[in-house]
Amino acid sequence: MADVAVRQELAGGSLPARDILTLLAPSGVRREDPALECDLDAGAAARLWEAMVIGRRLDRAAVALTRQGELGVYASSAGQEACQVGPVLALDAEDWMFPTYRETVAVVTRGVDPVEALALYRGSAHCGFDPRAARIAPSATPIATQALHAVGFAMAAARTGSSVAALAFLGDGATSEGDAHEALNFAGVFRAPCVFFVQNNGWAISVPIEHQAGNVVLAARGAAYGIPALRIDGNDVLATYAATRAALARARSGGGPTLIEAVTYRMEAHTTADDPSRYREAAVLDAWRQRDPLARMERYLRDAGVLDDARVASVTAEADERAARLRRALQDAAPLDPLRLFDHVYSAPTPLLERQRAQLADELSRMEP
Ligand SMILES: Cc1ncc(C[n+]2csc(CCOP(=O)(O)OP(=O)(O)O)c2C)c(N)n1
Repeated sequence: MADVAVRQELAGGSLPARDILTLLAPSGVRREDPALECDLDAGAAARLWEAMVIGRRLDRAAVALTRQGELGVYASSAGQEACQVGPVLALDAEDWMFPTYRETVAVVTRGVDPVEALALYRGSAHCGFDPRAARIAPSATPIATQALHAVGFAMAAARTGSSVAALAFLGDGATSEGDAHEALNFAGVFRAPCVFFVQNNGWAISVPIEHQAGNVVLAARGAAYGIPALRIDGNDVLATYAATRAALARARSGGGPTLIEAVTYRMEAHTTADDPSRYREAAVLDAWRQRDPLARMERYLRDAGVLDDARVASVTAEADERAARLRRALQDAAPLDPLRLFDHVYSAPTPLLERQRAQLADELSRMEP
Protein backbone atom coordinates (compact mmCIF):
# COMPACT_ATOMS: atom_id res chain seq x y z
CA MET A 1 0.00 0.00 0.00
CA ALA A 2 1.27 3.43 -0.85
CA ASP A 3 2.14 5.75 1.97
CA VAL A 4 -0.35 8.32 3.21
CA ALA A 5 -0.88 11.21 0.86
CA VAL A 6 1.08 14.11 2.21
CA ARG A 7 0.29 16.96 -0.09
CA GLN A 8 2.78 19.27 1.49
CA GLU A 9 5.55 16.80 0.73
CA LEU A 10 4.36 16.35 -2.83
CA ALA A 11 4.27 20.10 -3.17
CA GLY A 12 7.88 20.33 -2.06
CA GLY A 13 7.39 21.16 1.59
CA SER A 14 5.06 24.10 1.25
CA LEU A 15 1.78 24.33 3.13
CA PRO A 16 -0.77 21.66 2.19
CA ALA A 17 -2.81 22.35 -0.87
CA ARG A 18 -6.31 23.55 -0.13
CA ASP A 19 -7.81 20.81 -2.24
CA ILE A 20 -9.75 18.02 -0.67
CA LEU A 21 -8.89 14.43 -1.52
CA THR A 22 -11.87 12.40 -2.72
CA LEU A 23 -12.19 8.87 -4.06
CA LEU A 24 -15.93 8.94 -4.58
CA ALA A 25 -17.65 11.95 -6.13
CA PRO A 26 -21.04 12.97 -4.73
CA SER A 27 -22.50 11.45 -7.92
CA GLY A 28 -21.14 8.06 -6.87
CA VAL A 29 -18.45 7.98 -9.56
CA ARG A 30 -15.21 6.37 -8.38
CA ARG A 31 -12.05 8.44 -8.79
CA GLU A 32 -8.44 7.48 -8.46
CA ASP A 33 -5.96 9.65 -6.60
CA PRO A 34 -2.32 8.60 -6.42
CA ALA A 35 -2.13 10.35 -3.06
CA LEU A 36 -4.85 8.18 -1.53
CA GLU A 37 -4.89 4.51 -2.40
CA CYS A 38 -7.82 2.36 -1.36
CA ASP A 39 -7.27 -1.40 -1.16
CA LEU A 40 -11.01 -2.26 -1.17
CA ASP A 41 -12.86 -3.40 -4.25
CA ALA A 42 -16.58 -2.63 -4.47
CA GLY A 43 -17.51 -6.01 -2.96
CA ALA A 44 -15.38 -5.42 0.13
CA ALA A 45 -16.43 -1.77 0.33
CA ALA A 46 -20.07 -2.82 0.73
CA ARG A 47 -19.47 -3.46 4.44
CA LEU A 48 -18.63 0.25 4.85
CA TRP A 49 -22.04 1.11 3.38
CA GLU A 50 -23.79 -1.47 5.58
CA ALA A 51 -22.19 -0.06 8.72
CA MET A 52 -23.29 3.45 7.71
CA VAL A 53 -26.89 2.31 7.13
CA ILE A 54 -27.00 0.63 10.54
CA GLY A 55 -25.27 3.60 12.18
CA ARG A 56 -27.71 6.13 10.72
CA ARG A 57 -30.69 4.05 11.83
CA LEU A 58 -29.39 3.68 15.39
CA ASP A 59 -28.55 7.39 15.48
CA ARG A 60 -32.14 8.26 14.51
CA ALA A 61 -33.42 5.87 17.17
CA ALA A 62 -31.20 7.52 19.80
CA VAL A 63 -32.62 10.98 18.96
CA ALA A 64 -36.17 9.59 19.26
CA LEU A 65 -35.33 7.83 22.55
CA THR A 66 -34.11 11.16 23.93
CA ARG A 67 -37.44 12.75 23.00
CA GLN A 68 -39.18 9.88 24.84
CA GLY A 69 -37.12 10.47 27.97
CA GLU A 70 -35.13 7.23 27.71
CA LEU A 71 -31.88 9.15 27.21
CA GLY A 72 -30.94 12.41 28.90
CA VAL A 73 -29.19 13.92 25.90
CA TYR A 74 -27.68 12.70 22.63
CA ALA A 75 -25.15 14.03 20.11
CA SER A 76 -26.17 12.93 16.62
CA SER A 77 -23.62 12.14 13.93
CA ALA A 78 -26.17 12.25 11.08
CA GLY A 79 -24.35 13.24 7.89
CA GLN A 80 -20.99 12.33 9.43
CA GLU A 81 -21.37 8.54 9.00
CA ALA A 82 -18.38 8.29 6.67
CA CYS A 83 -16.21 9.74 9.46
CA GLN A 84 -17.73 7.41 12.05
CA VAL A 85 -17.40 4.22 10.03
CA GLY A 86 -14.36 4.52 7.70
CA PRO A 87 -11.69 5.15 10.37
CA VAL A 88 -13.06 2.44 12.70
CA LEU A 89 -13.12 -0.25 10.03
CA ALA A 90 -9.55 0.75 9.16
CA LEU A 91 -8.38 -0.23 12.66
CA ASP A 92 -6.69 -3.55 13.37
CA ALA A 93 -8.14 -5.60 16.23
CA GLU A 94 -5.26 -4.64 18.55
CA ASP A 95 -5.46 -0.88 17.93
CA TRP A 96 -7.20 1.50 20.33
CA MET A 97 -9.56 4.36 19.61
CA PHE A 98 -10.21 7.48 21.70
CA PRO A 99 -13.69 8.85 20.92
CA THR A 100 -15.69 11.90 22.00
CA TYR A 101 -19.39 12.23 22.83
CA ARG A 102 -20.06 12.53 19.04
CA GLU A 103 -18.84 9.01 18.29
CA THR A 104 -21.68 6.68 19.30
CA VAL A 105 -21.88 5.26 15.77
CA ALA A 106 -18.09 4.78 15.72
CA VAL A 107 -18.24 2.93 19.05
CA VAL A 108 -21.07 0.68 17.78
CA THR A 109 -19.18 0.08 14.52
CA ARG A 110 -16.27 -1.22 16.61
CA GLY A 111 -18.67 -3.88 17.95
CA VAL A 112 -20.04 -2.39 21.18
CA ASP A 113 -23.71 -3.07 21.94
CA PRO A 114 -25.72 0.15 21.35
CA VAL A 115 -27.26 -0.12 24.85
CA GLU A 116 -23.76 -0.08 26.35
CA ALA A 117 -22.62 2.69 23.98
CA LEU A 118 -25.56 4.88 25.06
CA ALA A 119 -25.24 4.34 28.83
CA LEU A 120 -23.38 7.65 29.12
CA TYR A 121 -26.35 9.50 27.60
CA ARG A 122 -28.87 7.61 29.73
CA GLY A 123 -26.90 8.64 32.79
CA SER A 124 -26.62 5.04 33.90
CA ALA A 125 -22.82 4.81 33.72
CA HIS A 126 -19.87 7.03 32.90
CA CYS A 127 -18.88 4.32 30.43
CA GLY A 128 -21.28 1.48 29.67
CA PHE A 129 -18.80 -0.77 27.89
CA ASP A 130 -15.59 -2.47 28.94
CA PRO A 131 -12.83 -0.26 27.45
CA ARG A 132 -10.24 -3.02 27.57
CA ALA A 133 -12.44 -5.57 25.84
CA ALA A 134 -13.53 -3.11 23.15
CA ARG A 135 -10.14 -1.38 22.94
CA ILE A 136 -11.98 1.93 23.11
CA ALA A 137 -11.29 4.59 25.74
CA PRO A 138 -14.38 5.97 27.52
CA SER A 139 -16.00 8.65 25.34
CA ALA A 140 -14.61 12.06 26.35
CA THR A 141 -16.92 15.00 27.01
CA PRO A 142 -14.25 17.59 27.99
CA ILE A 143 -13.16 18.44 24.48
CA ALA A 144 -9.66 17.49 23.27
CA THR A 145 -8.71 15.64 26.46
CA GLN A 146 -8.92 12.35 24.57
CA ALA A 147 -6.15 13.52 22.21
CA LEU A 148 -3.69 13.60 25.11
CA HIS A 149 -4.85 10.19 26.28
CA ALA A 150 -4.32 8.82 22.77
CA VAL A 151 -0.82 10.26 22.48
CA GLY A 152 0.16 9.03 25.95
CA PHE A 153 -1.15 5.60 25.06
CA ALA A 154 0.69 5.64 21.72
CA MET A 155 3.97 6.76 23.31
CA ALA A 156 3.68 3.97 25.88
CA ALA A 157 2.95 1.45 23.13
CA ALA A 158 6.04 2.56 21.20
CA ARG A 159 8.24 2.41 24.30
CA THR A 160 7.18 -1.12 25.12
CA GLY A 161 7.90 -2.25 21.58
CA SER A 162 4.26 -2.93 20.75
CA SER A 163 3.03 -2.23 17.23
CA VAL A 164 -0.38 -1.02 18.40
CA ALA A 165 -1.58 2.33 17.06
CA ALA A 166 -4.00 4.87 18.55
CA LEU A 167 -6.79 6.68 16.74
CA ALA A 168 -7.98 9.95 18.30
CA PHE A 169 -11.22 11.58 17.16
CA LEU A 170 -11.46 15.36 17.43
CA GLY A 171 -13.91 18.04 16.36
CA ASP A 172 -12.88 21.30 14.67
CA GLY A 173 -13.71 23.23 17.84
CA ALA A 174 -11.50 20.91 19.87
CA THR A 175 -8.49 22.01 17.83
CA SER A 176 -8.72 25.40 19.60
CA GLU A 177 -8.01 23.76 22.95
CA GLY A 178 -4.59 23.77 24.57
CA ASP A 179 -4.90 20.01 25.02
CA ALA A 180 -5.06 19.55 21.24
CA HIS A 181 -1.89 21.62 20.80
CA GLU A 182 -0.07 19.67 23.51
CA ALA A 183 -1.18 16.35 22.04
CA LEU A 184 -0.06 17.28 18.51
CA ASN A 185 3.20 18.71 19.79
CA PHE A 186 4.09 15.64 21.86
CA ALA A 187 3.08 13.35 19.02
CA GLY A 188 5.27 15.29 16.60
CA VAL A 189 8.30 15.39 18.90
CA PHE A 190 8.10 11.76 20.03
CA ARG A 191 6.85 10.36 16.70
CA ALA A 192 3.96 8.74 18.56
CA PRO A 193 2.02 6.09 16.60
CA CYS A 194 -1.14 8.14 16.77
CA VAL A 195 -3.61 9.18 14.07
CA PHE A 196 -5.57 12.38 14.71
CA PHE A 197 -8.88 12.24 12.87
CA VAL A 198 -10.43 15.72 12.92
CA GLN A 199 -14.05 15.90 11.83
CA ASN A 200 -14.30 19.46 10.60
CA ASN A 201 -18.10 19.64 10.63
CA GLY A 202 -18.15 23.43 10.44
CA TRP A 203 -19.46 24.09 13.95
CA ALA A 204 -18.46 24.02 17.60
CA ILE A 205 -22.00 24.24 19.00
CA SER A 206 -22.98 27.72 17.65
CA VAL A 207 -19.45 28.88 16.74
CA PRO A 208 -18.63 28.48 13.03
CA ILE A 209 -15.16 27.36 11.96
CA GLU A 210 -14.43 30.86 10.59
CA HIS A 211 -14.68 32.23 14.14
CA GLN A 212 -12.64 29.38 15.53
CA ALA A 213 -9.56 29.29 13.32
CA GLY A 214 -7.52 32.00 11.59
CA ASN A 215 -6.76 29.41 8.90
CA VAL A 216 -9.80 27.22 8.32
CA VAL A 217 -7.57 24.59 6.67
CA LEU A 218 -6.90 22.66 9.85
CA ALA A 219 -4.59 20.25 8.02
CA ALA A 220 -2.21 23.19 7.57
CA ARG A 221 -1.32 22.85 11.24
CA GLY A 222 0.44 19.55 10.60
CA ALA A 223 3.46 21.36 9.15
CA ALA A 224 3.85 23.36 12.36
CA TYR A 225 4.10 20.17 14.41
CA GLY A 226 6.17 18.24 11.89
CA ILE A 227 3.25 15.92 11.33
CA PRO A 228 2.21 14.81 7.85
CA ALA A 229 -1.30 16.04 7.24
CA LEU A 230 -3.98 15.64 4.64
CA ARG A 231 -7.38 17.11 3.98
CA ILE A 232 -10.00 14.68 2.76
CA ASP A 233 -13.66 14.63 1.85
CA GLY A 234 -15.29 13.59 5.13
CA ASN A 235 -18.48 12.50 3.33
CA ASP A 236 -16.58 9.94 1.24
CA VAL A 237 -16.23 6.72 3.22
CA LEU A 238 -13.63 5.32 0.82
CA ALA A 239 -11.46 8.37 1.55
CA THR A 240 -11.93 8.23 5.33
CA TYR A 241 -11.14 4.50 5.31
CA ALA A 242 -8.15 4.73 2.96
CA ALA A 243 -6.57 7.76 4.66
CA THR A 244 -6.87 6.25 8.14
CA ARG A 245 -5.73 2.79 7.04
CA ALA A 246 -2.56 4.18 5.46
CA ALA A 247 -1.90 6.47 8.42
CA LEU A 248 -2.30 3.58 10.89
CA ALA A 249 0.01 1.39 8.83
CA ARG A 250 2.66 4.08 8.88
CA ALA A 251 2.20 4.63 12.61
CA ARG A 252 2.62 0.92 13.31
CA SER A 253 5.80 0.72 11.23
CA GLY A 254 7.49 3.53 13.15
CA GLY A 255 6.58 6.36 10.77
CA GLY A 256 4.97 8.51 13.46
CA PRO A 257 1.70 10.43 13.65
CA THR A 258 -0.65 11.76 10.97
CA LEU A 259 -3.21 14.54 11.08
CA ILE A 260 -6.29 13.88 8.95
CA GLU A 261 -8.77 16.71 8.47
CA ALA A 262 -12.06 15.31 7.18
CA VAL A 263 -14.28 18.05 5.81
CA THR A 264 -17.91 17.27 6.60
CA TYR A 265 -21.02 18.93 8.01
CA ARG A 266 -23.09 18.57 11.15
CA MET A 267 -26.61 18.02 9.78
CA GLU A 268 -28.37 17.91 13.16
CA ALA A 269 -28.31 20.07 16.25
CA HIS A 270 -25.13 20.01 18.34
CA THR A 271 -27.01 17.79 20.78
CA THR A 272 -30.68 17.23 21.49
CA ALA A 273 -30.36 20.11 23.98
CA ASP A 274 -29.45 22.59 21.21
CA ASP A 275 -31.58 24.62 18.76
CA PRO A 276 -29.49 25.34 15.62
CA SER A 277 -32.27 27.46 14.08
CA ARG A 278 -31.06 30.22 16.40
CA TYR A 279 -27.69 30.50 14.68
CA ARG A 280 -27.73 28.94 11.20
CA GLU A 281 -29.84 29.01 8.04
CA ALA A 282 -31.63 25.77 7.24
CA ALA A 283 -30.93 26.37 3.52
CA VAL A 284 -27.26 25.53 3.93
CA LEU A 285 -28.25 21.96 4.73
CA ASP A 286 -29.61 21.46 1.20
CA ALA A 287 -26.17 21.76 -0.35
CA TRP A 288 -24.79 19.23 2.11
CA ARG A 289 -27.68 16.81 1.48
CA GLN A 290 -26.38 16.59 -2.10
CA ARG A 291 -23.10 15.34 -0.60
CA ASP A 292 -24.73 12.66 1.55
CA PRO A 293 -22.23 9.89 2.37
CA LEU A 294 -24.75 7.03 2.20
CA ALA A 295 -26.42 8.02 -1.06
CA ARG A 296 -23.16 8.33 -3.00
CA MET A 297 -21.91 4.99 -1.72
CA GLU A 298 -25.19 3.31 -2.62
CA ARG A 299 -24.97 4.70 -6.17
CA TYR A 300 -21.38 3.49 -6.50
CA LEU A 301 -22.18 0.00 -5.24
CA ARG A 302 -25.28 -0.31 -7.43
CA ASP A 303 -23.29 0.74 -10.49
CA ALA A 304 -20.58 -1.78 -9.56
CA GLY A 305 -23.24 -4.50 -9.41
CA VAL A 306 -22.71 -5.45 -5.76
CA LEU A 307 -25.91 -3.85 -4.47
CA ASP A 308 -29.48 -4.34 -5.61
CA ASP A 309 -32.95 -3.65 -4.21
CA ALA A 310 -33.03 -6.98 -2.36
CA ARG A 311 -29.76 -6.32 -0.49
CA VAL A 312 -30.80 -2.74 0.31
CA ALA A 313 -34.07 -4.09 1.72
CA SER A 314 -32.33 -6.75 3.84
CA VAL A 315 -29.76 -4.33 5.29
CA THR A 316 -32.53 -1.80 6.00
CA ALA A 317 -34.53 -4.52 7.75
CA GLU A 318 -31.51 -5.51 9.84
CA ALA A 319 -30.97 -1.85 10.80
CA ASP A 320 -34.64 -1.53 11.79
CA GLU A 321 -34.40 -4.70 13.86
CA ARG A 322 -31.31 -3.40 15.69
CA ALA A 323 -33.11 -0.11 16.41
CA ALA A 324 -36.13 -2.04 17.72
CA ARG A 325 -33.87 -4.14 19.98
CA LEU A 326 -32.29 -0.95 21.34
CA ARG A 327 -35.73 0.55 22.02
CA ARG A 328 -36.97 -2.57 23.79
CA ALA A 329 -33.80 -2.84 25.89
CA LEU A 330 -34.06 0.74 27.14
CA GLN A 331 -37.82 0.66 27.68
CA ASP A 332 -37.64 -2.64 29.58
CA ALA A 333 -34.56 -1.75 31.63
CA ALA A 334 -34.91 -2.06 35.41
CA PRO A 335 -34.77 1.25 37.31
CA LEU A 336 -31.26 2.25 38.30
CA ASP A 337 -30.10 2.14 41.88
CA PRO A 338 -29.12 5.78 42.65
CA LEU A 339 -26.45 4.54 45.06
CA ARG A 340 -24.45 3.28 42.08
CA LEU A 341 -23.49 6.91 41.60
CA PHE A 342 -20.81 6.40 44.24
CA ASP A 343 -19.28 3.27 42.70
CA HIS A 344 -16.02 3.55 40.78
CA VAL A 345 -15.37 7.20 41.73
CA TYR A 346 -12.16 6.18 43.49
CA SER A 347 -10.61 2.73 43.68
CA ALA A 348 -11.05 3.06 47.49
CA PRO A 349 -13.92 5.37 48.54
CA THR A 350 -12.95 8.41 50.62
CA PRO A 351 -14.57 9.04 54.06
CA LEU A 352 -16.45 12.03 52.56
CA LEU A 353 -17.87 9.87 49.79
CA GLU A 354 -18.87 7.19 52.31
CA ARG A 355 -20.73 9.82 54.38
CA GLN A 356 -22.54 11.16 51.29
CA ARG A 357 -23.49 7.64 50.26
CA ALA A 358 -24.89 6.88 53.72
CA GLN A 359 -26.84 10.16 53.68
CA LEU A 360 -28.41 9.35 50.31
CA ALA A 361 -29.19 5.77 51.41
CA ASP A 362 -30.94 7.19 54.46
CA GLU A 363 -32.97 9.67 52.38
CA LEU A 364 -33.95 6.96 49.89
CA SER A 365 -35.05 4.60 52.66
CA ARG A 366 -37.32 7.30 54.07
CA MET A 367 -38.82 7.98 50.62
CA GLU A 368 -39.93 4.39 50.17
CA PRO A 369 -43.60 3.65 50.97
C1 LIG B 1 -12.95 21.61 27.88
C2 LIG B 1 -14.36 21.89 27.42
N1 LIG B 1 -14.72 23.16 27.16
C3 LIG B 1 -15.99 23.41 26.72
C4 LIG B 1 -16.88 22.39 26.57
C5 LIG B 1 -18.30 22.67 26.08
N2 LIG B 1 -18.44 22.12 24.74
C6 LIG B 1 -19.06 20.95 24.54
S1 LIG B 1 -19.08 20.50 22.95
C7 LIG B 1 -18.29 21.93 22.48
C8 LIG B 1 -17.99 22.19 21.02
C9 LIG B 1 -17.11 21.16 20.43
O1 LIG B 1 -17.08 21.33 19.05
P1 LIG B 1 -16.22 20.41 18.13
O2 LIG B 1 -14.92 20.09 18.77
O3 LIG B 1 -16.17 21.03 16.79
O4 LIG B 1 -17.01 19.03 18.06
P2 LIG B 1 -18.48 18.68 17.58
O5 LIG B 1 -19.38 18.87 18.79
O6 LIG B 1 -18.84 19.58 16.46
O7 LIG B 1 -18.43 17.26 17.18
C10 LIG B 1 -18.01 22.72 23.58
C11 LIG B 1 -17.34 24.03 23.53
C12 LIG B 1 -16.45 21.08 26.87
N3 LIG B 1 -17.24 20.01 26.71
N4 LIG B 1 -15.17 20.86 27.28
